[in-house]
Amino acid sequence: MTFASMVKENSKFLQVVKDLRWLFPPVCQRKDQAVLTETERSRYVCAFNMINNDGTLGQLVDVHAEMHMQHTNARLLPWHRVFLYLFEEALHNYHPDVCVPYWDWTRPEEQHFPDWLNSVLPTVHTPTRTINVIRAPGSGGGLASIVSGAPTAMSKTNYGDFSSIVNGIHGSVHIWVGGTMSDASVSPADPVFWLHHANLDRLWWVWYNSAQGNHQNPPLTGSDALMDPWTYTEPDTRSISSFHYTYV
Ligand SMILES: [Cu+2]
Repeated sequence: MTFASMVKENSKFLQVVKDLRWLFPPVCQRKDQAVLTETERSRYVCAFNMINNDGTLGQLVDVHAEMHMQHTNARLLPWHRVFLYLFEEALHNYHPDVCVPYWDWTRPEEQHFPDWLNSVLPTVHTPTRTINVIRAPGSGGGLASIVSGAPTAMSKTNYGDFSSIVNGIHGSVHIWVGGTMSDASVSPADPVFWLHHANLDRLWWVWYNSAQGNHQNPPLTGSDALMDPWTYTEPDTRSISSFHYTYV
């Protein structure tokens, strides 16, 4: 008897196997957008369109438009870590194999708008609005100059210094992409928003695990440590393994 046939014959055991995915969710491998295969690209776009059609994306866009003190301060990275996770989980409702790609604009090869998203300009319906995604990316040289501070950020030995440089790069890249991305009340409607934020989240993870970062956490206390409107707290965001993803 093979293991497979044994599992099939034992319905009680089969139930356990089915539950394993729930008990031990597979780790999502977030990849550099530049190395995605054609299939991986189209599956990301497909999953994005599915959660746009079912209204989940619109709800996330509206949450981002609300005031949660999630920008220009030490909450930027932990708040958006949760935000990305909720987006990725929503994608998994349709495509369990799709993970948020990251746009590594620190690499000269990627200092331009990701071509495969050029023609992906969705219309997103939020509970309150309709957003037609537009953009107007700047020049490669402009992007290179915006991100030139990244190595300095990575060399910082305290979270505040690291985070404030990253915050500046974050906003400047939003404006460099232009259009929808340059307005925080609508920016997550652009599929590239998630690739941009995944890269910020990745840089934070790299820094955190580096000698300089030395596993320092954001200095957040009290209500600042609550990632509202969710119940996640800053300590919940410290390890990406608790959110079932990794960067490759
Ligand atoms: Cu944001």
